[in-house]
Formats: sequence, structure tokens, C-alpha cells
Amino acid sequence: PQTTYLSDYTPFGWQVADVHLTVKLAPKATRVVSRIHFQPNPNAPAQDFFLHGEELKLIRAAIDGTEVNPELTPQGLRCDVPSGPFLWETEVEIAPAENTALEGLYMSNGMYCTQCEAEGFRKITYYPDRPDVMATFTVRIEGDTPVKLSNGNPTDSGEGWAEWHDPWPKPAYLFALVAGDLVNHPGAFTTMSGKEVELNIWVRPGDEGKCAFGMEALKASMTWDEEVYGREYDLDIFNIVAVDDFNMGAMENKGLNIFNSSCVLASPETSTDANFERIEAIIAHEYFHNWTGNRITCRDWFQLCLKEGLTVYRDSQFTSDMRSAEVKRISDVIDLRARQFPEDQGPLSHPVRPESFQEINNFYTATVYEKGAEVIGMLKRLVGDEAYGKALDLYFERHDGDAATIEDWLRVFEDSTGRDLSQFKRWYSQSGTPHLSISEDYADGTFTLTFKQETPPTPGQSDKAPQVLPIAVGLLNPNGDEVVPTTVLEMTDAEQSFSFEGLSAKPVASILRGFSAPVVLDRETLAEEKRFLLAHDTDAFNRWEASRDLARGCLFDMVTEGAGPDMAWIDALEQVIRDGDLDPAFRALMLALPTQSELAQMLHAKGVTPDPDAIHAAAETLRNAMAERWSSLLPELMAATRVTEGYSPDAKQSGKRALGNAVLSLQTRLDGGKAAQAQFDAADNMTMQLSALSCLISAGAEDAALAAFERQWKDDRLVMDKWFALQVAATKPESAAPRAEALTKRPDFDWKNPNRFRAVMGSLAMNHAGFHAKDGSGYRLLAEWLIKLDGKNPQTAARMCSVFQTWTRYDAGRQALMKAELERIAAKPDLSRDVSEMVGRLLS
Ligand code: B3K
Ligand code: ZN
Repeated sequence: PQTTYLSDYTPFGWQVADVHLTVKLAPKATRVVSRIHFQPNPNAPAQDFFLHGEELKLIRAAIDGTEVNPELTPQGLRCDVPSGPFLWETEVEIAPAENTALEGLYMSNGMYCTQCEAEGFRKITYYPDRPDVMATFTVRIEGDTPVKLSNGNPTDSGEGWAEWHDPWPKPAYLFALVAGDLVNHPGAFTTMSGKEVELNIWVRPGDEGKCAFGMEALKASMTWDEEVYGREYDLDIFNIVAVDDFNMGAMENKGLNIFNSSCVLASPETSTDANFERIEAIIAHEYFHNWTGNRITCRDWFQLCLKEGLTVYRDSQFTSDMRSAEVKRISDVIDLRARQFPEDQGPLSHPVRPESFQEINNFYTATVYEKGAEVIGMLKRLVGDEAYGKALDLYFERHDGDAATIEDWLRVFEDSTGRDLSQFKRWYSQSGTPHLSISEDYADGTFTLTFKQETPPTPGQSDKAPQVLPIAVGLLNPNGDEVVPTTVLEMTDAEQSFSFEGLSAKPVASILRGFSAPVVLDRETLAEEKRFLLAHDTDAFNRWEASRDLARGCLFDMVTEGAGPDMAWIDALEQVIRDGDLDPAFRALMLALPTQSELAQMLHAKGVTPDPDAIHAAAETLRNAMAERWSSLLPELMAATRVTEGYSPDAKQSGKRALGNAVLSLQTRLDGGKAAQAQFDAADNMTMQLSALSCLISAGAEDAALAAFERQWKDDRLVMDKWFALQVAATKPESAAPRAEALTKRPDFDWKNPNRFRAVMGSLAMNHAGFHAKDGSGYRLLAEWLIKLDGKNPQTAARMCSVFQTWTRYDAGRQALMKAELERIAAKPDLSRDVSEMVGRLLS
């Protein structure tokens, strides 16, 4: 397969003035007629006229009305063209009903829909399918479906046809078309300049009752972007469509966002609090793309983080404002460590701005998205809030309508702040997670912190240069009072010291407050000092981190030395858990242990080969010890978290439920599932029902509840996804692979639906000790299904290959088993480019 390099970027030889598409829909033979005005691009070197096109049947091509015979290749077509402007026309035939890859134009439950990012438009018609070619689109849809939607504003319609015009020039990846038997949940929004916008959420008949929350989230997002970033919506209409078969969460097509139905449909009975929060965040994310992504897009796909990192950063700000900023920060760091750190520290490690790819869809990663957002957070921390605001204003002013680069982005900050960001730019080019170690010194009232940074080598990058690290530090005196409030130290060297003078006693340092840089902190702190921070730190993140650190240390000792649970930590934690003045959501986070995969990573980093069974056993022992120590506290807490008002997914109620359910899982260890069964029977919302079911599964007392749940929800696809997922994720390790396999034999295991596939196979990978079963049964099952899925949906198969990304950290036996499965996948005949690239990187 061919590799594309950032350094090879060349502009396209023509500009597109406008695009007219006529799409005549038919499941097996859709005709797409294009009329495109090309004119030579004065800024481009001479080149052949080449248009991308894949899996298209060319019916006819013409230039200025005269038929031509282009040279066809599997990737597109080449043609001789006039030296001046010309009108290009083609007619192609495609078969949406046969498109199981869910890229281009495809069908989901009888409905036509599209997914074009990154390179899917070329499966709809011949086109320069690259983000720096921007054009206005006029689209005519012909077909007998009652609803026909495309980008922009509706201009005209009649019996069997509808026409749309999008006045904003856009790259083809933002093209969208939806047609089907759909119903809308309507809404309206008045923008800050008084423009009326029609809003709709389009769903299949029967799902109308699950749209109200999404609509409110959309309006809240529109208001927030006006208030915080000064960004106003720019069309007369904004449509969202829910689709059941979708490879990702959602897609920001101009004026026509398409969502995986799991990321927009919500009701208290069918969605958990976590679902509600995620839906709110994804709706915001896609809406925010209208400015960061659509109005300002990417010059090429290497610049993906320009839109994704920034938009993730913006949606996290939104969630922080809508809910609790502290809880959001802790949750984001948990997620970063669970998904991005393993990526950055294994064979798939790549820079936030990658420099080469075979299949760009493989780079929609936690590194591009989440680390990309962390980089923006650091930039804001370094320049300050006000300067960030000014830089963003300049970014929108200078680059509106552009296909921009990371260089453009950084230049805006340099020009508006006068800072030199050349060293900061390493965050975009250097892969891997920096390790930060610290030593402390105190003498004569002066406290000195000395930091050392070092980034281990990653694929293709053996030598690492020091990066700019904003290190937020606060100092507490021995009574627990803060003597130096949060200060951002700017570290630029490999080793660097910072001093604080005029102190009356040796302080306790709270370092990397708010997780001010995405690094691994190697800090040898005494347990006593961590308990002190757990009790006194004014920074919520570091309070949580202190406890997390104690839990990690305790589990490390349990696994490596057979030590018992750290009762001093459990008692210190109890003080926090009991503190009714603290946000229940924060206390719920405090109750969670580090994940088993995080522990495996920590052991590996400390030179110990992780044994998944030993890690699982230690975590179980520790949780049992917590439950026993708090046996009288648990019922009290359960009572205190009871919600008596009607259900609301807001932060206040969901925080209470989160704490109550964290407590329930401990209580289940004492009563074998009695309280969980009672909660399951009484539940009137999915949060309470599902968490009770989860407890029953971990207690091995789930049979009746699973059957009852299935009877109740068998007709609701999204709820049944939860049922499939939970029984694999929450079961004992030895049952995970057998249960996943049994589930794949059910008639409702519709494996071509990405949500259902992920529910089973993704959950298997989440069950750490289950996936890593010593006999290799977890690996084998997953590999078999990836091979099967590759033939139908390479994109989803390739994404899931990343569950093998930590394979080299385990013992020789497990390594050999995983390697054999990866090799088996690699040997599959006709393996897709997507999976082939992933497996190649994993094995290299
Ligand atoms: N931009 C899309 C992702 C497209 C996925 C391409 N394989 C969703 C998002 O980040 O908002
Ligand atoms: Zn995005």
C-alpha cells in the first residue's frame, strides 16, 4: 500500500468554482450526476488532471459538453483537460445497499445516509477529494423517500425531488445527504444578531420521544459558542439525523450533522446519566466544528488535530461550564490515561500531527483528539486566558474560509502575544509521553523544586528534545494551609530548578495541579505526604490524584510483594467520602480504583511484567477490604444519596446517583447482591437499573435479572447494546471470552452493526484479565471476529485492532499468543489497507 507524507504536500492544480450534484436514489443503482466548474489554480505546480474515485461505475464523462474517455485506475481517473476554465460533467452509478463499509453513500435500516470524512466522497463521485479544495455545493435529490436532506439551506422541492444549496465553500468531506422515512423533533434558535434558525432532530418513527434532551443540548451549545467564543451560526437551518449504523460517534457535515443514534437519542428509561452527559458533549462537539473545522478547515489530513484537538478542547470547556469543571478534569485525565497513554507508550505511538499514513482513518486517535486538546490547554495555561481569547479572535478573523495548518494556528498565538512558540511546536511533532521527575530541597526559608524531563523513544523517534511544560504548583504549610497559591512554572530545559523564598517552614508541594501537562509524574513521595495532600490540598485534581497514587502504590505492593490492603489509605479516604460538603460526583470518582490496564502499564513501567490474574485478584482483595472496613458507613451513604425528586440528568442528581452506585458495588461484596437486586427491581431509570445489573453480574447473581432486562428491552436496540456489553465487561475473567462467544451465536448479534459488534468485542477487551486469559481464548475470539469484520467494514475492524497495542508488555506466553493472532490477521487474503496498516505497526 502507498504511504502519504506530510512533506509531499502540493496544492491541487485547479480550483473548483461550484459543484452541482443530482443524486437519483435507488438501493442498488443510484445515479450521481456531477457538474463542476474547474479553473486553473495559479498557485499550483503543473500536474495531470486527476480526480479521486473508488468503486464507481462511470457511465459518462464530458468536458464543456463534449464526451471524453478518461483513463481509469482503481483510485480515480486521469484526463486531458483544456488549459483554461472548463465545465466537467460525469455520471456514475453506485450501490448504497451493498455498501457495508459505511463510508460514502450507504443504507441503514432502509434510510440513505453518507459518511465522507476523511476520504469517502470519492465513493460517491469523481472529485478532488482533499480538504484544501473548497467549493459551494448545490444538490438535487431525486427519490421516493418522504424526507430528503443535504447541506446548507433548502431552496426548492417538488414531488419526488428536493434541492439544497450550501453558500459556504466547503471541502467534500463535509458533504452529506440523508433520505428516508424520517420524523423530526423541531426547535428554533435566535442568534445573537437576531437571525432565526430552524432546528431539527430527524429520527426513525418511534424515536421522537428521545430527542428533547439533544435539542436542549444543541441550543445550549449555540448559546455557549456565542457567549464564550463570539461564534454565531451561519445558515437558516441546522439538521441533526440519528442513524443506527455508523462507524464513529457523529459527523459535523455542514448544516447536516449525522449522529450514531447512540450519541443523540436519550430518555431517562433507556439512557444512563453517563449517556446523557456524553450526548450533550458530542452534540456540542459537532456543533462547535461549524467554526473550528468547517469555516476554518484543514489544509490536509496531517492537520487533523487543528480541528479535532481544538474542538475537543472547546467541548470540554463547555461541559466544565455546564457541569463541574473539577469533575470534568478528573474524568478527562482518567480517559487520557486509559486511552492515550497506552497509545503513546506502545507501537502505535505517533505525533499529535502525524507525518505519514497509509490509511488516514487510522489516525482518528486519542493522540490526535485528546492529546491534541491537552496541547491547546497547555497553550492557554502558558499565555493566560485573556491572551488565549485574543489569539482565538485573530484566528477566526485571519483564517475564516481557509484550509489552514498548525503553523497558521501557532503563528496567530505568536503574533498576538509576541511569544516564540518554536519549542512549544514540538508538542505537535514529537510523540511519546514525557516523564517528569522531581527532587526537593529546603534551606533557610527557600524551597527549591528541581524537575527533570525525559521522553522514552517511540517508533521512528529515538532521540527526544525537551518540551515546554507548564507545571502548576501550589505550596501548603505543615498545618495544611496554602502558603503559595497555584503558580504556573514554565519548564523548557531537560533539567530545571524553581525556588520559592520567604517560607517559615518546609512546605508540602502540590505539583502538576489540574494535570497541567500530559506527562507521567515519577515522584517518590512518602505515603504520609500523599495522605496529607488527600486531606488538605485545595486543588481538587491533586486531591484525587493523591488518593489514586496511594491506591496504585498499595496495589503495586499487593501484586509484587503479597502485601495486604493499605488500611491507612482506606481510613484517609473515608474522611473524604464522609464529607457531605464535597460534591457527590467528586466523591464517586474518589471511590474508583485505577483500572487494571492502568496498573498493568504502571507495573511494566517499573520493570515488572504484569500478571493480569494477579492484578485482578489484588483489586478484588482491596475492594473487599474497603467494603468490610466501611460496612456500617455504606448503608448510611446509600440513604444519603437517594434522589427523591423526579429524574433529571443534571450534574446534581447524576452526582448523587454516581456516588450511590459506587457505594452499591461495595455493598454487593457484603450482601451478595441483596441491595442490588432491590435496586434493580425498583429502578425507574436506566442509571439505577444498569448499575444494579452490573453489581449483580459481578456478584455472579445475575441470571434472573439478565432475563428480566432482556424481556423488558428486547425491542430497543440501544438498550440491548448495553445488555450485550455489560455481561461481558462486568463478568469474572474466566467467563468473559466464553460469554462473548455465546453472545455471538445469538440471532440478534447483528455484527455488521458497529454498535453491536463493539458492545461484545469492545467489552471483551475491557475485561482486562478476561481478555488476557492465559489460554489465549480472548485473543483468539477477538482475532477471528476482526478477520470476519475486515471483509465488511475495514474501518471499524482497524480501530479495534488497537486492543492489541499493549501486547509487548505481557509475559512471553501471552506475547506469543497475541503475536500469533496478529500474524493470523496479517495473513488474511485481501486484508484491507486499514487493518493491514494497523497490524503492520503493531508487529513492527
Ligand atoms: N470528524 C468526525 C470523525 C470522522 C471519522 C472519520 N473516520 C467526528 C468528529 O470528530 O467530530
Ligand atoms: Zn471532531
